[in-house]
Amino acid sequence: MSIDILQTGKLLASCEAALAERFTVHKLHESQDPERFLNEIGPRIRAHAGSNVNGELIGKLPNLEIIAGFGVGVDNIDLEAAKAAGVRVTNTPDVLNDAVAELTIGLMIALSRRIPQADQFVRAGKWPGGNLGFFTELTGKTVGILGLGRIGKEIATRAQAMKMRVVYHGRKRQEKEPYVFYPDLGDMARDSDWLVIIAPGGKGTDRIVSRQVLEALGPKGMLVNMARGTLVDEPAMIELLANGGLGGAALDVFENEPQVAEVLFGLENVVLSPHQGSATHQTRAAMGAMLVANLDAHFAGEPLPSAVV
Ligand code: 8YV
Repeated sequence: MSIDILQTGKLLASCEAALAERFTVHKLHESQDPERFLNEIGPRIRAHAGSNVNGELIGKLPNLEIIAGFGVGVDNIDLEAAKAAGVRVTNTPDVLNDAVAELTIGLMIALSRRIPQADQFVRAGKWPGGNLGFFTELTGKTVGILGLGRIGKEIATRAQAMKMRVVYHGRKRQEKEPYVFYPDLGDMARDSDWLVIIAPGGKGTDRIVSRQVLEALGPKGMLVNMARGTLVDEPAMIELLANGGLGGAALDVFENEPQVAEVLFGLENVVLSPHQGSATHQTRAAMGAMLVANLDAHFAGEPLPSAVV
């Protein structure tokens, strides 16, 4: 008997194809009348494929067994509601570590050398009028990593290849790691040239990079956010970037993405990126395969490859 599963948003084509081969897939986002659609098929649904699942949706799926998320972050899945309803939750860790770490270093060099601005300068025909100017380099600088998890460690390795000194802050000291641990984020920001954010989103980290932390990073400090916009006090960050209180920012994520505060568009000391840390063919395919592998394991009664709940 075929298993009914729900999708509430578009997924990668290869992932959708693999799901369609195995299950009867219902697509809420393609329905003209989502409420009626859910009333009709809700009780038959045994799995949700993809992230962005709130408590209200879980409540409408009485026979839901598993939410197979797409992405390592699970801040967009109501874990409490899932737990309370006895629903398993999986994510797609590890397969994206390298892609995210590569983009992090890419954005750091882009910001320190103003690569996007340099490209615009040449395209606009401004070069014959004079040079763009001098900027800074990563070599010899200290990078403070907020969140030395699986991705954070890959960033640390690559930052060392750039001849940077690595320090970190997180919930706890990791005895096996060779980097200096700061129990206090503000102290780390004060002592760092760069602050790279790669900690999970959610209630525990909401605006953890406060105005005070940003001021500690200071007028020469560079901020890189690869995690979630919610970790930063975005209005304070924008104010400090505009008035020279913060040296620069490379941002892959934003508080209200895909809407981005327009004032950032006018700032010369920022590099903006549309949440694309994991967006390579190779990594997205691996993430899709992992989502499917979790569903396969669940319905075969086997241990889940990457269970969160
Ligand atoms: C997104 C990410 O999931 O893994 C995460 O937590 O932020 C990204 O990989 C991806 O953009 C899919 O929406």
